Amino acid sequence: MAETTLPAAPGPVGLDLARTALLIIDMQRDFLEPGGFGAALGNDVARLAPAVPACRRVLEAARHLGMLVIHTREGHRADLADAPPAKLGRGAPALRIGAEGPMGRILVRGEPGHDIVPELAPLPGEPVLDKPGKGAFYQTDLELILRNRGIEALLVCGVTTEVCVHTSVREANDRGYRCVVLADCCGSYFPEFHEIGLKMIAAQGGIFGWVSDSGGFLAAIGAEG
Ligand code: TIU
Repeated sequence: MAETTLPAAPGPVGLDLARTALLIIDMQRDFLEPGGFGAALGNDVARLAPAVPACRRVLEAARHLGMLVIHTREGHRADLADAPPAKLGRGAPALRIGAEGPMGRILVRGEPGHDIVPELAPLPGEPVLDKPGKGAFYQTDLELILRNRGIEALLVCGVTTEVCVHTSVREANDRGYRCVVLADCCGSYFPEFHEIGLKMIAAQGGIFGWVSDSGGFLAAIGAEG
């Protein structure tokens, strides 16, 4: 795997692909399909749909290159012992975390809604991290996995832009990882939060990362425009 340079804001970013991982955040049915956690919070889940094919193109290219691919899932133990009361207590009781929904218990590990959408299903050998919080580093072994593989930069995709993607990128940046967020591979229930969330990352000279897109990545590696 070679070095490459991605077009990005606030400026081009060089990546050693052998030391770069693709991190796909929470592309779960619970956020992307009706009847899950995202819908229970009152959101229009259709707003996230365009991120799926964009992620898929990047995922296939990353696999082809032999890059490390890591998937995360937000969710809780069936007994909810890992869910803070402050998180559990929000929302209408029938729609809270742990309540029965059309895709099983909302945001609970092992339930159908907790699965990653079929288009982006992990392959054997791709680490899948179950996280109880919004950040991918909090109470997971992500940092250990990245260190063991000599990773120093992350391509970040997933949902939602201003919640779990942002939290994870901030956590990664503080740990010294260079993060490139692929704009069209992310999504928010609030288009304005998506736009502003991406601007926040790249502002101030790239205060906690870079923003590129799937086309920029695919062109940089010679896959397609
Ligand atoms: N609600 C919302 O926008 N997001 C989350 O609760 N989790 C993630 O972003 N994955």
